[in-house]
Amino acid sequence: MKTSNKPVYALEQTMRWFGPADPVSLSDIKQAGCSGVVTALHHIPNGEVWTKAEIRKRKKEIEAAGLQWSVVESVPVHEQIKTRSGSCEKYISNYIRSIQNLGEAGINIVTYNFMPVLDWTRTDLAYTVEDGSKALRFEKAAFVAFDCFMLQRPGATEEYSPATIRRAEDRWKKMTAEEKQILQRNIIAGLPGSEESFTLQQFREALEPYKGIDANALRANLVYFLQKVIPAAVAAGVRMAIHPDDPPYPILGLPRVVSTAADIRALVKAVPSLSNGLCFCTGSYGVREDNELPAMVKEFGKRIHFFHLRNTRRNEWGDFYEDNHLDGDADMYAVMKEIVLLLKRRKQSIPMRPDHGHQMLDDLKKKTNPGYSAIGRLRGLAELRGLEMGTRRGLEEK
Ligand code: CS2
Ligand code: MN
Repeated sequence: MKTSNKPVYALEQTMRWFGPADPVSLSDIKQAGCSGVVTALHHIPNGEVWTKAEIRKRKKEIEAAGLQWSVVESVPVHEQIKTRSGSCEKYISNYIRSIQNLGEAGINIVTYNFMPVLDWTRTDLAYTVEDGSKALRFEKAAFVAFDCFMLQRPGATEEYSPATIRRAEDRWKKMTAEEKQILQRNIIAGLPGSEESFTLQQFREALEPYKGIDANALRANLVYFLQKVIPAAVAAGVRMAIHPDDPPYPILGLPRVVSTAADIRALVKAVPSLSNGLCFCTGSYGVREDNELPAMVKEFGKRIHFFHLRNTRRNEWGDFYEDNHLDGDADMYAVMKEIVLLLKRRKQSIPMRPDHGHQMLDDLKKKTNPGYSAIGRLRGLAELRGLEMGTRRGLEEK
């Protein structure tokens, strides 16, 4: 029984769909209880314009399954925009055209990230947790071993503490040749959604352009990009949502500028428009102990256009793995409470996805996109949906 006739502003439930080749179908996503999908035109090379025809075709396909294309994740930002070099201007104007074409098709939330070279990074894609399901993990010692002994990045060993190097050496010595290959592949061959894939040599070359770029320079390049793109997005009725760095700190000597509340404040100050918005990924921000997630939802709520909800658990060594959505270091109830209050304040629904999930049950026997199997995400979504309802009804009864 409904308690009132007032409209309910709720999280709009979505899942990511990697397009027609995704082993998880639109029908699966519909059955999980979603009303929308989050997707991208992954077949269009990074930097090229997303044409109206291609957008229309994908949109029709989604709508034929009884779903809507709620969010674009991602329109990738070309490396030459991040380094403000080469054909930067051409890539920015192509980006703007893609945004205009999306706006015209009525797709008005666009996620992107500004992480140099690599998108999200993990060392282990099949970490068995206590219940037997498999999770994604970032193991510091393995990552440092990759950096120092495999990539052999100049100066890398001086950037870590002697204790960290010792742990990495121990880890490296115990790895078989096959494990080393897997580690390399996990880190640089491209996780789902990242549009780049590298060999070791290509990767070394891709790091080169960042030699003179520190965090301030990267932030200036991001602001430059936003100053051009945001006014065009406003005109097109599109809200931009930047995804945080994952993990949320510098890696491989590369700068990071979307890791903390202070980072967000700097972006907002430079480009105050609400179209300069956030994809609030609790799994990425939550890796840092100093990111207070509920407080961040409150502070930045009016520019959060999309939520990624998932949890991570860290240890004293700087490792973390993706925990169940309601377990881990983030107090998901406290986050959800701020979200429900935000939806009421904004009188608006905001799309969310359970982001990743464990590989579990039948999916353990299937080939899945790491983090994006059906059942683990279904579990996460169902738990979050229940948490949201309970939180809202609890607040209303008070
Ligand atoms: C990842 C990324 O954590 C995540 O959501 O799955 O694919 C992320 O979506 C992109 O970096 C956003 O641009
Ligand atoms: Mn995310």
